[in-house]
Amino acid sequence: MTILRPYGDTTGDGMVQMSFTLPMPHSKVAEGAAVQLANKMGMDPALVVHHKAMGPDFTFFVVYGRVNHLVDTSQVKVVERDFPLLTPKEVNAAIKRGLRRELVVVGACIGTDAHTVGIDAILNIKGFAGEKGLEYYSEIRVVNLGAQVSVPQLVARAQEERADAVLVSQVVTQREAHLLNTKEMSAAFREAYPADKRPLLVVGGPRFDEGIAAELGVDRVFARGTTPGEVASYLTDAIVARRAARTEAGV
Ligand code: B12
Repeated sequence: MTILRPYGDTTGDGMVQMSFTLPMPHSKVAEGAAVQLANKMGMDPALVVHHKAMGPDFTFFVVYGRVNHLVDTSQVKVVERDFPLLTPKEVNAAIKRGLRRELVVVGACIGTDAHTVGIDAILNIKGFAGEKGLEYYSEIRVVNLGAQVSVPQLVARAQEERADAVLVSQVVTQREAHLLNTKEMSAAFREAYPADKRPLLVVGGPRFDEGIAAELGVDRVFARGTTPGEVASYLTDAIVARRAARTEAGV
């Protein structure tokens, strides 16, 4: 079945829950305003099930109610994983066989962004979600530049280290900073490198849409919940496996 309705109490009843904050002190009027917003968003009836003053001037709401919208799963567009998931052993073996040298990864949070937990989750040996980070892989050399790295610094270091891949994290999304910084970064790499020598550009962060890699000028976007094993597998596929395929085809 491709047409679905959300489910709350009974199958297909259309019940959903959403939360938001209104910039007004908590009051009966504020609760009414929350219901009005929910109604305008197509939720009818809408019930305020939680409200809490957030300081003197803001109120947080959780609203529960029914929507009439249908979901057509045949029209959903997502980026499916198009590379095989490998174990660290398989990644190391593929790099050894295919590159005959270490694969070099340079990582950083760029712009004013100081949220390093995400990139560290991917790069640091301690890893994320039970998987070890890329530092654990014997055939991957990781240069983690940390927080608030400028684009010129990143390009210079990538050149110095002869990076195969550059991994950039962007967590702050205020005023689309993550999109603007990523576009600036990809443009700088395109300017600094001949097309066939440019490192693979990978960006990640919790609020990225994985479908906008081309628009951002990068090779791949990873979103929330990404694990180091997925990134190592992607890098192996993109750099090692595709290079081997090109050599075989004589291009
Ligand atoms: C910890 C934290 C901080 C710490 C950061 C410490 C550090 N060393 O990183 C401190 C206290 C410094 C901080 C500061 C600020 N923070 Co803060 N912070 C958070 C918090 C609570 C958790 C973020 C986190 O660590 N997540 C855990 C990691 C593992 O998840 P992740 O980053 O999503 O990473 C995963 C994926 O996204 C992906 N990934 C991420 N990067 C990359 C990169 C690559 C290459 C790949 C492949 C994958 C990948 O893989 C990771 C593992 O799955 C969030 C709220 C939240 N609950 O998310 C706010 C939050 C991110 N912070 C926020 C804000 C506003 C700020 C400040 C501006 C606050 C202020 N007014 O000063 C400052 C900005 C500082 C700066 N210059 O950047 C906002 C951002 C809002 C927005 N939309 O932009 C948030 C969402 C809180 C909020 N709701 O308001 N913050």
